[in-house]
Parts: sequence; structure tokens; C-alpha cells
Amino acid sequence: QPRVFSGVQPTGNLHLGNYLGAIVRFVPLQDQMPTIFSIVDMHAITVWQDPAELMKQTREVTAAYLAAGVDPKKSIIFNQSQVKEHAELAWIFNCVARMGWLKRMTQFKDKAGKHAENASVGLFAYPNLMAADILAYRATHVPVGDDQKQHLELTRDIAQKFNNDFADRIKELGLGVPNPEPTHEAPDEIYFPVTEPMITGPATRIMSLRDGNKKMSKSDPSDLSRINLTDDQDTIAKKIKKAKTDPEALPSEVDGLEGRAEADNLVRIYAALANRTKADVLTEFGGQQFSAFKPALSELAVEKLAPMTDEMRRIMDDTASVDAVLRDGAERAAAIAEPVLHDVRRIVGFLESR
Ligand code: AQP
Repeated sequence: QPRVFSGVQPTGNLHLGNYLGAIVRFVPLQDQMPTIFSIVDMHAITVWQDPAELMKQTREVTAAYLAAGVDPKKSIIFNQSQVKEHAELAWIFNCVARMGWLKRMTQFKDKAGKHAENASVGLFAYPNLMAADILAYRATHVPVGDDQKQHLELTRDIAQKFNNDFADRIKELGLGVPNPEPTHEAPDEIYFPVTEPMITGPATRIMSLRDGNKKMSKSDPSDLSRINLTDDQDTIAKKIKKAKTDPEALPSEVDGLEGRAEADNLVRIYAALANRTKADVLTEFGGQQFSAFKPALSELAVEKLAPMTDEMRRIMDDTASVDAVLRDGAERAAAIAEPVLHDVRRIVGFLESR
């Protein structure tokens, strides 16, 4: 059965990249298949989080989902730590995944930097928890930004290794479903689906406004590098005005953006916000200087983001309602994950005596 799972970390500074690369893409999926969207607070604590801030930011991401149009009647919305099956399955996956797989993860290398010895074990094992997030619901589709591609490949590897390691047991217990892609190495029945990444659309990789070769990121020390979802109109305009560009006019065709990372990024942002293609945007703005394009981009960004920011603030004022959405979502999520973990315990050979 097709099912969508995705998550956003409540690590502060929710930005345009998170919005265009992930959150806004959740909305149309709600009408296509069952959808589960989490605020992944257990991922957040892989680096230090102030506890009070973590609670506030968890509500803020929830508010961003709701303000963007994720509907708690259609989708399950919950914070990860309220559904214990994530942690339990992550432990089992810690024992399925190999050290060598995790050592190849570029995000760990980037985040741990030169001091990997001081990084938390959680930061290293992060992709196993992400695999558990997805597979606790046997989700088949995962809409994320381009930076998560490697982690999703690892999720596929974990699912495949689990399906292979326990192939006989899965069959014996009658818990398998036919493998849609049987090969001579893969079993004909599997338990976990081999998840499809959904990394599509114009905005899977929004770059920093200060450096077109770095992705826009919550943790960039420069606030000018990103447009936060909570920025007001003047701040958005100031950040776009100060965004790094080159001295050339905009080209008339997409090919002309090659080698011009900053220009490409601004055109991409415009296209994604306007729901148009880059080619279409360049038909309108080709030949114009950034002094003309930037104000148009600011105006569009404000037009699209201001109603959402206002709505987020309104939602955040009523924390009891936000918490009620999360509580209800957690119950509905647990109702799906509990039977999956029950199966997994039997598959692995854990004795259940009560
Ligand atoms: N720059 C981006 N462009 C497009 N999509 C992006 N995403 C993140 N940055 C961009 C997508 O947003 C979703 C949520 O991301 P996350 O909260 O899990 O954390 P992250 O990927 O680590 O994002 P950040 O903002 O860059 O945080 P830090 O600075 O902590 O690393 C994901 O679907 C992600 O792909």
C-alpha cells in the first residue's frame, strides 16, 4: 500500500529551502495517498538543543505545516518522540546497518567537522533513525530535498538487508508481501518496502543567499544567508537586496545560468515561488539587471510568505490547539507503527511473554 512519510527537524530558523524543498510539496500529496508528517525532535537532539527552545521550535514547525496547508484531518502530524516505535526500530537498524555504510555519509562529515571524536553517537547513527521513521510505517514514498538523497539510499539498503537477512523467517511467519523487484539476490517476499525517494520539482536544492555553492541551511551562522519563514517584509527585502550576485544581466535562456550559481539560485527561487519554470522566468526577466530582478523577487517572496507567516503566528498563539494536533497525530501514528514493531519483534526472534 503506498504511503508517504517525511519529517522536518525542530532546530530553529525554518527557512525558504525547508519550505520549498519539503513542506509545500507535502500539501498536494495529501489528496493522493495516506500521508504522515513528523516533527523529528529525536533527530534534533543529535546536536545540543536548549530544552525550552526545542519545545517552542517543535510547535513552530507544526505551525508551519498547518499554515502551509498540511491538514490534520487528511494527514497524520505528530512529533517523533511521542511514538516510541521510532526508537525501538532504530535500535534494530543499528544492528542491521554497517559501520562502513554510515562512515560514508557526507552529512555526518559536514556536521561533525574536524572534531568527529566529539560528535554524539546519535549524530553518527542519525540515518538509522531516519530509516526507522520511514519503515515503522512501511512508507513507500519520501518527499525530501536533495541533501537527503544519500540518507534515503541508506534506508533502501537497510530495508534490503533486513528483507534478505530474515527472508526465511518472514516467509515462515507469513508476513511477507511479493517483492515488486525480485532479482536473483533478493527474496521473492519482503517485509519492508524499498522506499522511493521523491526529490522532484524546481526547489530540491535552494542555495545560501551569500554563497551559491552552499545550501541554504538553518545552522548557517549568517542570518543573511537564508530567508526564515518568520522574517518580516523588510527583512526579506533587505536579505534579497544583499544577496550575492554577479555583475552580468540575467540571460534569456536557462543555459546562460551555467557557472553563475548565485544567479541560478535567485531564478530558481523565483520560479518555485511563482510555480513557473526557470525558462519562463527568464523569458520575462532575460536581459534585465539584478537591480530590476531583485525587487520583483522580494515582492513575490513577501506576497507568498507573508500570509503564511501571519498564519503561523496566529497558530502559535494557541499552543493548546497545536499540542492537541500533535497528540491526536501521535495516537494515529502509533496505531500504524505498533503492529509493524510487533511483526518485527517476531521476525527478529524477540520473545514476547506478555
Ligand atoms: N536548502 C534546501 N533546499 C531544499 N530543501 C532543503 N531542505 C533543507 N535544506 C534545503 C529540506 O528540508 C527538509 C527538512 O530538513 P531538516 O530539518 O531535516 O534538516 P536539514 O536537511 O539538515 O536542513 P537544514 O535546514 O540545512 O538544517 P541544518 O542547518 O541543521 O543542516 C528536508 O526534506 C530537507 O531535504
